[in-house]
Amino acid sequence: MSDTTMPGTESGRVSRRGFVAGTGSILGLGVVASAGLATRAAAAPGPAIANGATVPVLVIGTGYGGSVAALRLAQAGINVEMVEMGLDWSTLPPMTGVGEGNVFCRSSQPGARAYWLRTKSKAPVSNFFSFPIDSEISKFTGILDAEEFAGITVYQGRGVGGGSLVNGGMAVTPKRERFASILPSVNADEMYNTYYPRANANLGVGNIRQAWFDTAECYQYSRVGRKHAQRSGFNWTFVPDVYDWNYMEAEQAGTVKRSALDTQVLYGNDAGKKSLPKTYIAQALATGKVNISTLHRVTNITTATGGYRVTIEEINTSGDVVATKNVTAGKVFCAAGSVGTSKLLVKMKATGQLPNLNGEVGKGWGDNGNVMVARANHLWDPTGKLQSTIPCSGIDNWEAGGAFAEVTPLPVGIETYASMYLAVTNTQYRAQFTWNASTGKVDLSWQTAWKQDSINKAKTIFDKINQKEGTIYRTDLFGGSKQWQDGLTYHPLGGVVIDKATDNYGRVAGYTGLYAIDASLLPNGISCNPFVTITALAERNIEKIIATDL
Ligand code: FAE
Repeated sequence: MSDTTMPGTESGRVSRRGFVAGTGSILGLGVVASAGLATRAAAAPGPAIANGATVPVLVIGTGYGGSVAALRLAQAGINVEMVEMGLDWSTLPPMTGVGEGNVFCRSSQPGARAYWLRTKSKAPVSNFFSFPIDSEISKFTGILDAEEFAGITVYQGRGVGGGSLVNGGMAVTPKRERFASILPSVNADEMYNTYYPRANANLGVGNIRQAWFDTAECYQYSRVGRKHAQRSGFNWTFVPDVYDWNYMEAEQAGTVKRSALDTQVLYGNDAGKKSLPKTYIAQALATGKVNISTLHRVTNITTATGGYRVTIEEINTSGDVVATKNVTAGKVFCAAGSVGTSKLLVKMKATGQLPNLNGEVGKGWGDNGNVMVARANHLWDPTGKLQSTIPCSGIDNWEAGGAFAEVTPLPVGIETYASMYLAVTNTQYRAQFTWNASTGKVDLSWQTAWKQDSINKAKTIFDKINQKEGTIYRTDLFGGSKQWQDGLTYHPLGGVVIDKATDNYGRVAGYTGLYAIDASLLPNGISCNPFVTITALAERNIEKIIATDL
């Protein structure tokens, strides 16, 4: 199929029928995605923002921070334009060929829709029984970005809903006694009495039914995790999630279409997960005051009469720029995620477009201490060939050893005898984003060697369990004979840190009407998974901003 004869493409928009044909070819036959396939998602909510437009408020990014900001601003009567570099996945038809009938790829079968503009998959578990499992894919504006910096790969969600599209939905409110070290300059009473409850309610956080957990085939891996943790004297705990637990039970019973039990998570979920497009974004769009321009990527922000001039590149699904737009916004909310917001503001300061940004911009970036590991169980300890992709438990050794570890699945459809974990650790290492004028890109100073600190903290749990159980670490999953996946993070935090690069509510220092409202604000590790805290902080900050600035 040639790049220019894709059927169904009309005036820069793609019809539903044409897109089915196109993606079927992309995924099934490995044909390179067409440059002219689509300039924006069909039936995105409202028209794309026009070149030369003047808007009261522009929100950059549609993840947790951006969605909270949009909803609350709209409820306050303000028209909001959101700009999102990824697709509106709700408008994509199911795939044909591999993954037939699903909108999203299974974790076990990544295709073009799985990755953001890559030609080869880059799975966090890169090997199985030592065989490399990454495969060639067509370049497409897919859902998961494996963004590579010199010392670390940062995984992020792309599309309307940001990280909520690809994450495990683990919705953890940090223990209150830890809050003072997480966000020292934020009032804990307000957070725990008002904003955490508000965030949890709006995100649709729920708990697994414990009686069901005790028998469900798909959580055998978690029960093995519990047994091993408790036999070594660790505090094993259930973890809430935004997955619909009733739906999960129905998946196990075989009465509904399977998603979590069909290996879906990393590249999106067709059902069950209450991602942001079903919660905050649905509410925001229902106000009639929010418009989202998809496949639109902000590249510049500078001051202008009436606020800010924002430059936006419109891209197609191959990542080519098809238009460049300039719009004027009275107020700008940066919600492009820790990496996206940091990169944007670092570039604006270094290139003189926002020269009054202070020297803290780009500093204080952390990985939430993420490392992954797997243990090889004995043959009498199978973890199950049917595994839910949604973790529901963790091992808490934060106070004693500086580590909290999710008991995670390895959903490959066969018995692996592996117990997998993603650890969040209390590492103090922080990196800095800097502008590289010779490449025209933003670099990050993270060093892979710093992960040894996280490994040491995670080992306070797993060395002890291995010793008790007489088991060993798996060495066949991360390439070479590595025991630890120490080259990634799922939880980027910081870069535009609260009370350093901004004031106590995310107002960016040096500029009026410019805000950061996402994970870039967070100064420290969270001691758990971060999106509930990102959401709660955004709720707190936007309430103050609406009351005082608008
Ligand atoms: P985020 O959700 O990343 O949204 C930023 C949005 O901005 C994205 O949609 C981008 O495409 C868009 N964007 C970026 N740059 C631009 C630009 N220049 N112009 C226009 N748009 C742009 O930000 N956290 C948990 O709490 N529990 C979990 O179970 C969990 N599991 C995870 C699993 C995976 C595989 C991953 C990748 C993350 C996981 N996380 C989890 C982390 C969580 O998703 C993340 O902390 C939040 O999504 C960050 O929220 P933000 O609002 O900061």
